[in-house]
Amino acid sequence: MARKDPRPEVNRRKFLAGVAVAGAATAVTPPVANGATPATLPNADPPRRPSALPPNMHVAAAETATPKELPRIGGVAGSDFMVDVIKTLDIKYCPSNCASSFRAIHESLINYGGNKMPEYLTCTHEESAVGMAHGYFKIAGKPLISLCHGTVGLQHATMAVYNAWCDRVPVIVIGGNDLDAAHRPPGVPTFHSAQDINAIVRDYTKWDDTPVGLQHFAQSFVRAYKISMTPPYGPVAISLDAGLQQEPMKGNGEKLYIPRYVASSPPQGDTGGVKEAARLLANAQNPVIVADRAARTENGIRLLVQLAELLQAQVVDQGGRMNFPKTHYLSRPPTAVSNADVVLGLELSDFWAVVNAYTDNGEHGIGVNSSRIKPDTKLISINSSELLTKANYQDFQRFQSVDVSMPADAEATLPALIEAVKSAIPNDRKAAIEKRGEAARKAFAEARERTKQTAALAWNASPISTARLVMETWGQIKDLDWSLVASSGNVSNWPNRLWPMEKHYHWLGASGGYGVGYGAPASVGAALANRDLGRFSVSIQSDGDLMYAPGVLWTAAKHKIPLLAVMHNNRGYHQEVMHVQRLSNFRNRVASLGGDMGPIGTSIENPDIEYHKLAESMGWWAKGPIKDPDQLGAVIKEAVAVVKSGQPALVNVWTQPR
Ligand SMILES: Cc1ncc(C[n+]2csc(CCOP(=O)(O)OP(=O)(O)O)c2C)c(N)n1
Ligand SMILES: [Mg+2]
Repeated sequence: MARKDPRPEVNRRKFLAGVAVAGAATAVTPPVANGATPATLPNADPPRRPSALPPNMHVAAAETATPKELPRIGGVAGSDFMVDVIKTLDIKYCPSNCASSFRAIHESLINYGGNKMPEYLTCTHEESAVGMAHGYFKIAGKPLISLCHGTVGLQHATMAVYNAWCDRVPVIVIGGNDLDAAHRPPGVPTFHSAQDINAIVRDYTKWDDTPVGLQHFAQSFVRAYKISMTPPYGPVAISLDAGLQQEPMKGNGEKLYIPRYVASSPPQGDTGGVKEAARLLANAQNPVIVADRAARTENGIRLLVQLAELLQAQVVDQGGRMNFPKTHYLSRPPTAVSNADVVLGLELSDFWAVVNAYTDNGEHGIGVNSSRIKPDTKLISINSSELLTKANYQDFQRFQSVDVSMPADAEATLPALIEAVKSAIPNDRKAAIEKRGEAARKAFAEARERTKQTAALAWNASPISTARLVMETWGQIKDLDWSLVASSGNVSNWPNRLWPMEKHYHWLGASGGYGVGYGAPASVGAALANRDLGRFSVSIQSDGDLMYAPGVLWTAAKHKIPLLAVMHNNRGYHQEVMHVQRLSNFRNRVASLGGDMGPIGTSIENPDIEYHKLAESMGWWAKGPIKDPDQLGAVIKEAVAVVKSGQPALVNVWTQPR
């Protein structure tokens, strides 16, 4: 389209001339009396000026001179040794946002270390970098390092570190810091330094350290790795002094060495606790197993199936991890606890909420508690997180008394528990246990049918129903070796209710701390790990989640990470739509919508964000907005082909709120 008012072309000569003229004009134009025509207005003839002022010597030298030779630093760089240490630990990537406080180790990683093991991944935000490491671990089972810039970079990273903490995921966060107040550069680097940068994340990391020498670094790094990788896993932080990185290694007679890493065994439940748990389970009329982050590996799923089948016990998988096959007839919804006489909780983040219900709009606005279980139900807990509590952040939830409590890793304890249950089942209970299984098969089949009926509601609605979104996606990926890397926002849990999830990478759980903005970076990180394993990654990507730090889309394209992101774009922070609406109802007021769909402050529309264009601008294949459900399958099919060719692809779909 032709512009009405074409922009004048401004080349460098004209630009400099303009600056010179404007500068000269301001200096010489006399004040103008009201109504008079100043000589510099259009149509008046301006006085002639020189076309450009000659550059001063400083400007000329900056543009033309060869930079001064910098003195070379002799010896071996301290940060080269740090890279040697890092390389002993099988760390594949280093997603980071660059900064001067770690420029020395950055330089060593890419030049001395050859940018391999770890490979530096360019991130546009520290939260995205740590979020990527979080998602990566849940597929690869190996931690990544992320370099953060002193105070400000670590401040950006914090929410992602907190999510990793709550989700029991190891990430090694390295903060660059310039400790030496007398020698560090004044100005910006000093603003970015602190006595103790680790204090920013200390409340939600397992361990941190500030090495003051290279040998100290070697010990700290191996220790940090070991601590983070001992269940319960968790993030760790190392503050890395800029001077220590930058200075050459000092030959003070000490020969540096790198400690050998030997993995620690996970903590296992003690024999007495295991025996008592087995006795209760074996003699129960209706035992129910509830699992949250129980299966750390594929083997965890196998063990849980073995225990459940041995007891013909129903299993409620809360979904912190993929714990139990969704296709198994013993798989049950959370309501199954109501008839239990024994509940076995495995790595529960909130045992209280398993056995209690809470309604937030009781009388006078005070929450109301009620029990979900029978009064004499026995509770058994195996939970390694009891070994990881800190006082400040409240991720330990409400206190729940239990009858048998084992602060131990569930997956590591299951083999002993299975053996103990085998010996504890009395012969005369075997027939009753078999009968329980038959009833469970029937209940499972009926529940499945009901779920399908519910999913079919509003099948042809536009915007598209969340069940249709999820099943149109499924239709295009079902024959691939797929991995659902994240489902942000809330699509009524349809993937977990409808997709035949069986393997540990079919579902990775959520963020842990419910810090929104996890979905996009964790998907990219998990997709990176899946890429290396030749697996297909798909995410359900909500709109609110993507807008916290969308720059991670660029990182995915830059590093050729194939990921299919199907958007659940409900044009709002729907969770908060409901919260504000609920409060308005409770106070008997009409919620002020301000022309949008949800209460003011909760919608993301007017203007509507064109996520497909956003993604396209950062190197993704993208299409949308798709509002007609009948078009959706074909578009996702195209996107799948793109992802299979090695690129990320996003489909922007307008959806119903839930
Ligand atoms: C960092 C952070 N900020 C705010 C919130 C509060 N919050 C919880 S859910 C939610 C809405 C997220 O929107 P979206 O990802 O689009 O999901 P939807 O509820 O619309 O399905 C918000 C803002 C939060 N949990 N974390
Ligand atoms: Mg939303």
